[in-house]
Amino acid sequence: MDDTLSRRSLITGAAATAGSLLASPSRASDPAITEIQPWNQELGSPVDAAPYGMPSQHEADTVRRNVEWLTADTTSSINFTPLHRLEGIITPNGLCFERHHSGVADVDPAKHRLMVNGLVDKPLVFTMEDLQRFPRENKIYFLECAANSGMEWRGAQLNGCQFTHGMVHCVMYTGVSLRTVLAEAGVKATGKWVMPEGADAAAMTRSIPMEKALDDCMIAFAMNGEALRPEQGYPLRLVVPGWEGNMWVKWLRRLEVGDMPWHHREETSKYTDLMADGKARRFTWEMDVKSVITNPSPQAPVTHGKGHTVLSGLAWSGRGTIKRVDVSTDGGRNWVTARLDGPSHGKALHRFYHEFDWDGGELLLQSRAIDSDGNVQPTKDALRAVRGTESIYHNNGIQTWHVRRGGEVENVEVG
Ligand SMILES: Nc1nc2c(c(=O)[nH]1)N[C@H]1C(S)=C(S)[C@@H](COP(=O)(O)O)O[C@H]1N2
Ligand SMILES: [Mo]
Repeated sequence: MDDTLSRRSLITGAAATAGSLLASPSRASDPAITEIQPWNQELGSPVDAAPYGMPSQHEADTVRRNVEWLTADTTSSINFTPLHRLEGIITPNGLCFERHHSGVADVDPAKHRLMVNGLVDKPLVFTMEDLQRFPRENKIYFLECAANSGMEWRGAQLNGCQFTHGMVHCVMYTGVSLRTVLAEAGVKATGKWVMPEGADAAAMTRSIPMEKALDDCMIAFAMNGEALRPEQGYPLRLVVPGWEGNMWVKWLRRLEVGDMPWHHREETSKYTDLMADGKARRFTWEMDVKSVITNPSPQAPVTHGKGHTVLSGLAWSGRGTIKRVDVSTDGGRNWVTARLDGPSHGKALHRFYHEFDWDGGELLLQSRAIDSDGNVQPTKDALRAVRGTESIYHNNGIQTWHVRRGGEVENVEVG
């Protein structure tokens, strides 16, 4: 059954009936149209009321949220992007999820330095002003925490795409390529790894292979046109496109070039994928092809009743662009190709839509993304068959939302 309501049938259908399919003629007596509203009679607020603007008071639900039981305290913790309230592919700065190991560092940019040392010809120390004299680039990338959807490995758990998939954000970064900064110091032939270090109390350190460092990594000082937010690493963060979030060191203060990674010297247990046989997958840095339907979803039920319905969602891959997204309304038995809309950047979020005529019956909504590398998003069962259920990281399985007759939506699993 093809439940797609095409643009053509929508237009001819509308012409055949008295009015629009989407608006009711009975609204002519709606007080919202017959009564003059207060905002139509009173002066509004002046231009100096909000030197830094905030969203409408009616959008108070569009906020980051945390899950209380997830972490012992809210300093070394995480909150989630409200994906169900967002449009397009860009995450507004104030809504980007946050993950900190030791809270948000409050760094004075005038006293912030970036040191490049280790296996380099000349160790260098840059001020923020120095860095801003290198040629700049602007790139749109998603950042996904490797633990995104991690609570769903053993079964459907959290009721909302904000919580199941909200450890992802996508912004335009402005900064300098890491290649440029490393070239300034001169990497020695023995330098095979770059080890970024943060200026927060966690002094977060990660290890990045030189090949990736010289490929598309950036040292960013701005996001979506303004300075980085403190939560996102103000005044400087590393951008590691397509790779797991923990490598994107915030409050970046040092890049040490070495011949072996930190995790050969320190702990090896973190950021590995524990499998059923007790072995762990390591160096699983690239984020796999993934998608989620953001609307309808548990926090965004269908409230308009049956008829024309807009399904919307996000897809992304750490290996390139999104070539296609399929959508199912019957739990994966039948699939239709969704409509991708908006810009398609490699290693960035992509927006998809599926307009359909809801008959008011129960639905099992799923989306399946395919990237430019040919990777197909797997079902959760297919993923578990290979990786078991002991892992926290890299869960890119297909999400199912159960739409009930009343329009409420629930996180479920099928088959
Ligand atoms: N210095 C520092 N960098 C850090 C972290 C941190 O705690 N300290 N957390 C990492 C983790 S695990 C993730 S997922 C991302 C989160 O980036 P965001 O807070 O901008 O969403 O930052 C990474 N960079
Ligand atoms: Mo993370």
